[in-house]
Amino acid sequence: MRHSGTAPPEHRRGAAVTTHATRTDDAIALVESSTAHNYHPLPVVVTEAEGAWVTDIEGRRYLDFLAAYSAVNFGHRNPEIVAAVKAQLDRVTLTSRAFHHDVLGPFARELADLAGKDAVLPMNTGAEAVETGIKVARKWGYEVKGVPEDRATIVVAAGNFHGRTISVVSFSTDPVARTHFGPFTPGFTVVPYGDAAAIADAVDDTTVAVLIEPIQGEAGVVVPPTGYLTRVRELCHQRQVLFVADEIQSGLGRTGATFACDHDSVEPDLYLLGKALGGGVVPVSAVVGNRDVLGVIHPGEHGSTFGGNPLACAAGRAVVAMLATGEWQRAAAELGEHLHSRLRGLIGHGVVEVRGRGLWAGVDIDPALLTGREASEALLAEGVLVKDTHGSTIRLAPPLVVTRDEIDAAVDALARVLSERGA
Ligand code: IF1
Repeated sequence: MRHSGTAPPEHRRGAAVTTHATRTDDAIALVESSTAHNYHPLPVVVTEAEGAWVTDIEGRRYLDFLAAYSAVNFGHRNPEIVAAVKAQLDRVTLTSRAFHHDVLGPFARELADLAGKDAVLPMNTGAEAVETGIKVARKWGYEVKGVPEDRATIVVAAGNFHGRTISVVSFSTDPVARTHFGPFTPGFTVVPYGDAAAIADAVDDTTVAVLIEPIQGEAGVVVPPTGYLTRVRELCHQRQVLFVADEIQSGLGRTGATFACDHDSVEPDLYLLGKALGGGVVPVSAVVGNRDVLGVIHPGEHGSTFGGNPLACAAGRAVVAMLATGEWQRAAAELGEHLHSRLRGLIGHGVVEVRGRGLWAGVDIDPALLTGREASEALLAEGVLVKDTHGSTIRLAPPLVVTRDEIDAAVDALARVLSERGA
């Protein structure tokens, strides 16, 4: 059952300006001096978290409106997920797939049932699930559709984000994700997102799949036009092409449904899942489909050391059990209505556009007022954690345990930040 968020305690507003190095400064300096600089995090050092709240090294509390990019849908340290993982820690944590263990079967069956499919290929990260989906689609193309060897192509969308491996960034349209990482993997055709006719034009006899996000996350929480997913489903059926839906960020309750595709009653051939599938405790990802597709993979052809490990499966089972009731999805839909209603109220008051579905919103701030990074830093000082995507867009994606009061507190903070800058 859902766990309501903690009552909104008084949290002190952000750091005062100090001259001496603070514990935050020292902790950040240690990270900066000992790691590759592949991130530019906000200047906050989290030491504890529960539900929708995190606490930093100096005792300040923040509402987490990022939820680790939707990997913490069920709240930080969800009690049911933590209990399931703790119990498994006392039994067995890793066997590799060289042997069976007693948790993979139940996890895979329960996850497949949730998706209305009959088989699961378990992996660990989202990018691994995407790479697995690409390999399965290509092999299916050669062995079932009859595409000539090494000629398979996959149609993808501009503005996509599917991970950071070489093959995946090979079809990214974001120069920051690609520059100086070549040479790239061939076999991908990029078309505009939201344009089903462009997909129809791009599909040819070498096409084995269409790979898209049902809602584009990193692009700024972009919801495609009504009917787009339905049209993609239809043309994939007509042209014998697999519809592969990357639900790694949009899935598992975030949009107010189990999967974002559910809003359009569309069932893809393969679901790519990750992030919240591990409950915010362990990395868990999976490709979920039917055996007539996943059956093209035979022993020794694909896998990973940790894929489908007992600890991951224990976390995954707890997540699937929570989603099976539909309660979390209903809550996300209801609270999402409130979030979007409040955010729409800021349009014309420093907000230019609001996009999204359920408890997931992309908010375009007037660039004359703030960049996305500046807005994120200003909200940090107000006790709310968000992350910018590009330009002046911030995304809001709180854990689904968030309360109406906490949503109001976060949106009120955004309103203050904007009005203090003249909105
Ligand atoms: C980072 C972005 C979000 C994803 C979709 C696959 C993956 C992701 C739709 C790969 C991962 C993460 C990656 C993380 C930040 C975050 C992100 F900003 F990078 F683009 F959410 F929008 N498909 N998204 O969103 O999953 O391998 O990371 O488990 O790289 O900093 P992963």
